[in-house]
This record gives sequence, C-alpha cells and structure tokens, in this order.
Amino acid sequence: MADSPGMNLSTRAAAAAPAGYPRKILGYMEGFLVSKTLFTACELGVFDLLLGSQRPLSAVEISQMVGASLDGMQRLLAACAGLELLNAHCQDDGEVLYSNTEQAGVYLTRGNPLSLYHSIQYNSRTIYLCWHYLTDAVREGCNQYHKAFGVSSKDLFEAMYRSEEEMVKFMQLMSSIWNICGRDVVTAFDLSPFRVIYDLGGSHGALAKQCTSAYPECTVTIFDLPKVVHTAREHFVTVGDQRIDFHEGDFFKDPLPEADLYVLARILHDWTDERCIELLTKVYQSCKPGGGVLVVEALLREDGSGPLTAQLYSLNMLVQTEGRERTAPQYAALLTAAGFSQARVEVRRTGKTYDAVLARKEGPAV
Ligand code: SAM
Ligand code: ASE
Repeated sequence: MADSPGMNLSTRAAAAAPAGYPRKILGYMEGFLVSKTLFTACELGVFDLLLGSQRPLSAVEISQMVGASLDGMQRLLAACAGLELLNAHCQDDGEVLYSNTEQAGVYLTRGNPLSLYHSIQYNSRTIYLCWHYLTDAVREGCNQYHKAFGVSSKDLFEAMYRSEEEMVKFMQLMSSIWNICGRDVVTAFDLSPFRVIYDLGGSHGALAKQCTSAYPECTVTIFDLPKVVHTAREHFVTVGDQRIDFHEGDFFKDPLPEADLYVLARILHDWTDERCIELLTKVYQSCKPGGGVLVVEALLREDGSGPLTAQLYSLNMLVQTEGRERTAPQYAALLTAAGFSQARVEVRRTGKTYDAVLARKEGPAV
C-alpha cells in the first residue's frame, strides 16, 4: 500500500509491516539456489582451475578448460562473483576476468588441508537428495532411505554405506570439519591425563590426529566397523602417526577394550535414546576408574532456541539417521542413565559448530 498524505504515523506503521518487502522469506525460499551454485562451481572444478592458473581467467578460457558451455559458464561465474566466492576484474575492453577470493582458494579447492570440497560433494550428491523427502520424514518421523535410494534402513550403516563409493564419500565428509574445528574440540578440556584413548566410531582418524597432535603422550585407537577400518587402511592411511591404531568391531555387539578415555564424536546423534544408553552403559562398564568419555556434538541450547546450525542438523538427523541433536542436559541425562554421576559431567561450548561434554567415572585420577 503506497503512503498517502492522509495517513497518520500509526496507520503508516501498521500498513508498513505486512506490505514490507519479505526479504528474509525470499532469501530462504531460494536459498537452495545458492547451495546449488556453490556445488556446481566446485563439481566443475572452477576453483581448482583458478588456483592452478597464474592469472585471472575469462569465461571463455574457463569454459574451454572444464568442458562447459560458454553461456552456462558465464552465468555461473557471474553468480559466484555475486556470492563473493570469486573476484571479477572488468577489463577496459569489457571482458571480465575471474580469480578466487582468498576463502575460495582455501576452502573450495581440493588440495588444501582445510578444504571443504568433500563436504560439499556429500551435501550435493547425498544430503540434497535426502532432503527432497524432508516433508515425508517430518510426517512419518523417520529417515527416508527407501524412497531416496531404494535401500532398507533396518541397519542404519548398511543404508548409509550402501556402496563402497558412498562409504568413502561419507568418510571424507566426516574428516573435513576436524581440520577446521577439531583442535577446539579436543582442547575444550585438558585431556592430558588420559593416555589410552579409544575413539569409538572414529572413522579414519581425523579427530584422532588432532588428539595425538594436542597431547604428545596419548595413543588413540580408532574402533570402527571392519569395512570402515579396511577402507581407512587402504585409502586414508594415517601413517606417520605411530600413536594411532585401528580396532575392527561393532560397538553395539562386541566387547569394548578398557581405556582411560572414550571419544564419542557425532555418534550419539545418530541413535535413539535407548541405543545411546545401551552404548554409554558399555562405555561406563569398560572405562577405567577415574577415566571418562568425551561426547562431541553440536549442542542445542536448553530451550531449543538455537543455534540454527544445530536445529538444521537435527532435521538432517531425522532424514539421514535414527537420532537427533540434543541439549547438554539431554546428554547429561543419557550419561547418568548409563551410570555416570551428574556431578562429574561438564560441558564446554567452543563457539564453533561442535561442542564437548566430558563425563568422568568415579575413582582416583588415571
Ligand atoms: N567420529 C567420527 C567423526 O565425528 O568424524 C565419525 C562419526 S560418523 C557420524 C559415525 C561413525 O560410527 C562412522 O564412522 C561409522 O562407521 C561408525 N559406526 C556406526 N555404527 C557402528 C558400530 N555398530 N560399531 C562401530 N562403529 C560404528
Ligand atoms: C552423521 C553426521 C552427518 C550422520 C549423517 C550426516 C553429517 C551429515 N550427514 O552422524 C554432518 C553434519 N551435517 C549435517 C547437515 O547434518
């Protein structure tokens, strides 16, 4: 409604709200366009190409080098510049040359140790497809593997690892975040007293590596499913680290070896409360007196009001797993149900995506 001279201040204010431009809603409605633009530029290798080039490149050069249409590439590059992922340099003759922004060069290229390339791949190729069924997941309250991929979700990790390729992609997704915030998680508490550490469901050891680098006296054994351990040994050998070892097993079915500290990073959020208590009870019973368990998760605030990342991850746990993201008191309740005492549960928020909860078992310090 246009302002008219006859409107007083209060009628103008009342009219402004509903008629106001719904910027936020439009942004959310079309947010997937942003994600897909990023996914596509990564998948076509645009950022890798620009990193390898000694100079900014034109759309003609980039389209030829990656084997794409010129028209499509011009639009993609323009959108990436609009998203501030690329710098656009306008030449006197009207030609535009593109170069990586500093962050794109670090996080969107393959070779960098801080690369998010594999996370982007997994988001693009797997999570994006799962989210097509978010409405069904919310309605039914369960994951949607059958609809999305035609596989049964009776055994969660059989479904997640429905092919060797899918398993490797998931393992790559798992490791990339720890190069960015793993140090914060393992140093949220002083873990130096714990010398014998088991990382349960530790995948190929990206967080274990952060542990051995922060604590020179510890050894970390990664306990994971046999096929994960085989692939870890084949593809991702954490060689060079004499203090990292692997143990094949099923943490629900097999006995857990005794340890000073068990790490459970992004494990509990995959499972129902019942299964979490089952696993934590085994951890409690195997744990040395004075030892403990470090739970690493994206913690929700107590009233559930955020952080938004954890709220969205919780929806992702609905479409992809049997679990949910939880608040610190919810993790404390699972830990106490398993035998740990409330008084020995401590919480540290890192300010980044993942936080840490440490529960110690009674007994003299290890
Ligand atoms: N801890 C790693 C991290 O945070 O990067 C990986 C977390 S990933 C979400 C869950 C891990 O648990 C996978 O590596 C998976 O293979 C492992 N896992 C699932 N079920 C398991 C079981 N029954 N026994 C042992 N490991 C299991
Ligand atoms: C899991 C973690 C993840 C199981 C499935 C998953 C992640 C993605 N898919 O334990 C990492 C967190 N990211 C999101 C979007 O949830």
